[in-house]
Amino acid sequence: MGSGATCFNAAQMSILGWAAPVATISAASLPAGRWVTFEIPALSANPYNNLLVKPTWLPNLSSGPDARNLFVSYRAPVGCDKLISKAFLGMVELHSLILNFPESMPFANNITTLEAVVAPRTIWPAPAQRSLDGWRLAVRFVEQGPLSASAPWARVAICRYDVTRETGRCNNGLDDDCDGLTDLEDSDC
Ligand SMILES: [Ca+2]
Ligand SMILES: [Ca+2]
Repeated sequence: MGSGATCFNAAQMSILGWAAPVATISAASLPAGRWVTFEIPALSANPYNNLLVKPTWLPNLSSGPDARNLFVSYRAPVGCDKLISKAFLGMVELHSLILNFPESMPFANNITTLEAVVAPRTIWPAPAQRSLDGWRLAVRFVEQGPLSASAPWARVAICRYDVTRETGRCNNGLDDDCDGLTDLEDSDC
């Protein structure tokens, strides 16, 4: 593919049994409108390296033919990622894995999709791109340790939303649209 020597992505590594989640997230552990923060090591620095998101708040993505999980990981230039492309270096990545790919299809259970690349100190998706289609999930890349460390790390916060604007929910203590601004901090209020 010409991308140089890099690790498999977090979803692929998990299929292979080479990676395990730091935390597994579902509706039960992620109430809507609340940011939950995790520290994750670089994908190549530790086998326990990803956040595994099971979108149980979305019936269409948690069961049936479209069921899929989301893997959140951090890429830094150590180990098998020593030569990782600049486009991904120091970035948080989101990969999805379709869970029920028909066995008759080529590459069944081995299709991963890069859903997003999140830069430091940004939130994905951008507030203007909130939609009730898709994951209804926001990922904030809060901060990162030095890329030159032997075990680079990133602090990542995630939040799930059930509205695209905070309007009308301005006094509940929640960041309902997951744009990083709660109640009256939010210009929607
Ligand atoms: Ca609110
Ligand atoms: Ca908000």
